[in-house]
Amino acid sequence: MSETLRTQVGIIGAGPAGLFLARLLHLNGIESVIVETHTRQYIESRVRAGVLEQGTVDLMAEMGVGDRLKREGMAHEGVGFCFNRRRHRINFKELTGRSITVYAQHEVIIDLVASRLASGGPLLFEAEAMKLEGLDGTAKSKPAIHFRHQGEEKQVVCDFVAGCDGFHGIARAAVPAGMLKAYTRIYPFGWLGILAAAPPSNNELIYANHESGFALLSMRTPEISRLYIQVDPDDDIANWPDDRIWEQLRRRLAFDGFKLNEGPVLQKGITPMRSFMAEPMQWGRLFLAGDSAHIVPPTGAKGLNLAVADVQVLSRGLAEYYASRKTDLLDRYSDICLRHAWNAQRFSWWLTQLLHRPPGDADFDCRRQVAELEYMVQSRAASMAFAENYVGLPLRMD
Ligand code: RFL
Ligand code: PHB
Repeated sequence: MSETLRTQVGIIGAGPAGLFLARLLHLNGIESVIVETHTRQYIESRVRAGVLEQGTVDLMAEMGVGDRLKREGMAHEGVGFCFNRRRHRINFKELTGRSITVYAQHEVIIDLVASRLASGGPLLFEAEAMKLEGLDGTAKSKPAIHFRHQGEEKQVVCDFVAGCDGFHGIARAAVPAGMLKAYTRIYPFGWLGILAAAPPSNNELIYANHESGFALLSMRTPEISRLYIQVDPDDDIANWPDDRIWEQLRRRLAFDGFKLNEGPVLQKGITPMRSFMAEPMQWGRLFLAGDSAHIVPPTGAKGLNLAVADVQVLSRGLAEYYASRKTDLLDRYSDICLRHAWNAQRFSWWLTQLLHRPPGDADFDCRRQVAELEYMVQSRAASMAFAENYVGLPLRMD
């Protein structure tokens, strides 16, 4: 007989979506079990996002997991754009009253894993979900996650399954054929990202549009820079020795009075870029959240923040269900999240096409991009439109 765990909500994946959800449910008195295929060490060191919207920062504080973020996170009140060898600044704080915080995704994971384990909530590492069943929502079906852990087949029997297992997970694939519609856009460029032991060259992020391609200056700590350049998505990282990366960064981020700080490259890799949306985000007793339901290109820094928005809606819907057996909010989960996610998708697509060099003969587009960037930094209305999207539009639950 395989071991059976019983809980209210079975969560697949200990990324931002799964860990935020588990914490929010715990605060509402709802039990959950998380199964995560990787080790704790792996998820706590994987280099991913860096930018948290103020709503995400505020939520971490409300959830009682914001102390280190408050101490170590770097609040940014604006962002730079570099084009035609000049740098311009958009001031979020003045335009929107809000700001963003730079705090690495793996630090968020470290904080949430610690709080989960401290609260005694089950979080199984090296536990790979293999198969889901009983999801169709009929009275006779009981949802279950079958997983492999410590060489044994086990299962979590639950009321609901949260598919927080990222783009390559099994949850989305468990929805019967024809029940989901996917919307996809693949971009003809990728990001080569490095972590470097060099103090950030600027106190705020700088997004650059350059004839050699996009570049982004970001950071992780006062000692560590995070930098990206646009490359061919099929390029091999072996073609990019450190000197070549620095040469491109110096070229693309050049503007008067700026000097790029350089240092040893600690980590590097190439990520392809895609937009993806699966509709709806619910099937029966299965709810998809975060990257399992949608992927945005990283230019708008929205992916993690969208995962957090999804699970805020889901946790409220589940809280309503367990308090009153009402499913009003759960029934609207998909519509509420998709409206919010499509807007982030639109914004991320727009910023991506504005900043990246299209392949081939694209002289017209290059001039058009610069005209739009000029307009964005000169016009208060256009600066505002950028700023309010970048800091994060409110999550509407109506
Ligand atoms: P994750 O983080 O992929 O977590 C999914 C978890 O599920 C586990 N898993 C399974 N566990 C058990 N059984 C299975 N069968 C499983 N299959 C998968 C995985 O091991 C994993 O631990 O998804 P989640 O939680 O939805 O979170 C999404 C975010 O990670 C993602 O959107 C962001 O990283 C995107 N992103 C950014 N988002 C921002 O908000 N701000 C940013 O500044 C930002 N920058 C970025 C980014 C993503 C990037 N890359 C690498 C794609 C920069 C980059 C370069
Ligand atoms: C990052 O710091 O990793 C980062 C910042 C801004 C983005 C994407 C990634 O748009």
